[in-house]
Amino acid sequence: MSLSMTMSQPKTEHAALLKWVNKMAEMCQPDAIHWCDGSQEEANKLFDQMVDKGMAIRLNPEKRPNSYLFRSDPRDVARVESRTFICSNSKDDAGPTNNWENPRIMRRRMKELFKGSMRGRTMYVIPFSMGPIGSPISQIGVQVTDSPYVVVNMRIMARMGAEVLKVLGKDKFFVPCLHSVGCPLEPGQKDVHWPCDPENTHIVHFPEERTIVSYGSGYGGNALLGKKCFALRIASTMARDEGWLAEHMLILGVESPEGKKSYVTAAFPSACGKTNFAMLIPPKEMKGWKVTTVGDDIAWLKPNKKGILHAINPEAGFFGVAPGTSYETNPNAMESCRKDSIFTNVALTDDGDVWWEGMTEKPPKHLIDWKGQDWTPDCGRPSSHPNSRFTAPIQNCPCVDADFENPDGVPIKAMIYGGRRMTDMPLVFQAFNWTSGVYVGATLSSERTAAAEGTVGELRCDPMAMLPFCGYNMADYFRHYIKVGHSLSEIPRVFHVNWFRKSKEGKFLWPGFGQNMRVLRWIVERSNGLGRSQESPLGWIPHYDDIDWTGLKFSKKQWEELMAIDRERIKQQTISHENFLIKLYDRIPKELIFERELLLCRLL
Ligand code: TSX
Ligand code: MN
Repeated sequence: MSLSMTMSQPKTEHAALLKWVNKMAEMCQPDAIHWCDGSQEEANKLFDQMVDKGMAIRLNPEKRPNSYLFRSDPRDVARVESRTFICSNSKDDAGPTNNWENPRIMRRRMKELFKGSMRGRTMYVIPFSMGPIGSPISQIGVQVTDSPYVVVNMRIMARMGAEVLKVLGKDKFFVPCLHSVGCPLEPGQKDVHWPCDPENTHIVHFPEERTIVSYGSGYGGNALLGKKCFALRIASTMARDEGWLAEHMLILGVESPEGKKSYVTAAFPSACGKTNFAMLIPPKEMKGWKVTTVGDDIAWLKPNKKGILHAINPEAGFFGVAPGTSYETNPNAMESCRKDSIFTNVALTDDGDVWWEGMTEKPPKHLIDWKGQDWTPDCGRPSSHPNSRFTAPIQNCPCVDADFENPDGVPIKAMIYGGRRMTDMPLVFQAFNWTSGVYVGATLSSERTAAAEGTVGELRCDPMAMLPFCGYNMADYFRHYIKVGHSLSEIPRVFHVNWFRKSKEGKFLWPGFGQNMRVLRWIVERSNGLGRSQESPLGWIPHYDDIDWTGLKFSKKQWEELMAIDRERIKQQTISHENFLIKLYDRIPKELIFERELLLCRLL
């Protein structure tokens, strides 16, 4: 440590934490260490500094109070799965769906990259809690980073600062999370507006050690280590060892007109409108039905003492995709980011507000685009990056659930899996039982959209929407999933939904959005032992008359087309699942092999 280094007083006597922070500082050689207290004053100071340095733009406080715009390096705009590693001791424990590297080799490689990586910068120490502070389901992490952008984002996405250090005490467990953008500054060297090192980016997990090391990227899931790295990859491994589940799921509450509240979780691959579903506004004709939001991305599910599965949202904010979000598609998301928010890679309007594709029907006549260039509607380029984001506190959400902060979590009645499927998959079905539900989740697939690489329309398997986020062998994950269900006294009902089926003419058969409340009503009624259904090869399905149609013109004929099951086509798909499952064949639980056989028999 250099003598000139300035250091804010750490407000902790946690010996292991102090030792680790010192060790990281010795390796990274920052000019200063700052222990974050999580206060608004601290955030204001950081924002002021970043505005002064040209890294951030303060938005017009009349239009967007307490909010800022950032533009990333165009090479650092998304998670990089090809550079995401699970470094378990045995390669088989990472499994064929993860990148694996020997932990000793990887640690050596990371040490080289981190040596002096924070020179000329401040190292921020961020104590954070994933989940309500002090909840028995919550977990604590400490991220050190040289990115002030990460600090202000983490402050929204997680509970951060002094309160967390209190809970951590002198010796409680925490997950160490090391992060650097990998751009040391030589004395006098001018900084860039978004430092990063794309050539050497690594996002590395040591699941047995419960540590995370991320180098070279300042964006999203690569850098906000509490989110995908901790709350999914590391937490899924902890969950395997401890008998719970860390899932890529939204959590929502459904309140009936009689005031009965039911909570459900839902897993969707990307580009299915997960955040929109988490904040659904029921059609006004469905009087008295209400939806509240507990979370839009991650759920930690634990059996309580009575064997009932309870969920918390480990996060405290939304890190949502901006394009496509509007007062038409999701007013609650728009309200959430109306103030106290951070925007990344969206466009700047002439009056100091933000705009993105799909926010309004008519684009503004002039904008500064996400690369800082002049933009007009006819220029032929999008104004915002397709993966541009808003970071917004969940407490700004008009429909945030009253039990969002409940340390015991909320009891889960149903789990929903959904994909984007233009053909074949009906609007909704209910799995016959827990194990067949795990099979439904394990074979979850979605069609590629233009946003992702590869052929548009191609079916991609994304089991439980966890393919990029499972911290261990996917086959072991399926086995664990089955086991958790059987440890419960009340097992959640499992459903599959598809909002995206199209007619032969290419028109969406289902209006979607708020109208999904009609499906949700059937789901919670089924889960509460009410609601009728009939058997189909895929599972239990509602009859036309089992759905609440008040206020929507939707004919029985439309319904039949939406719900049709083409046995021959489903059979072909079931057989094609083999291609995916075969990769995991040596460890896959027998139950899933049998579920597949049973499904094929029902399709005969
Ligand atoms: O988010 C969506 N949901 C879930 C909402 C609670 N989207 C947007 C997905 C993009 C990420 C949807 N798009 C949904 C949906 O249920 N359904 C569709 C398809 C669709 C699009 C437009 C229309 C209808 C269906 N428009 C009209 O019918 C006029
Ligand atoms: Mn996600």
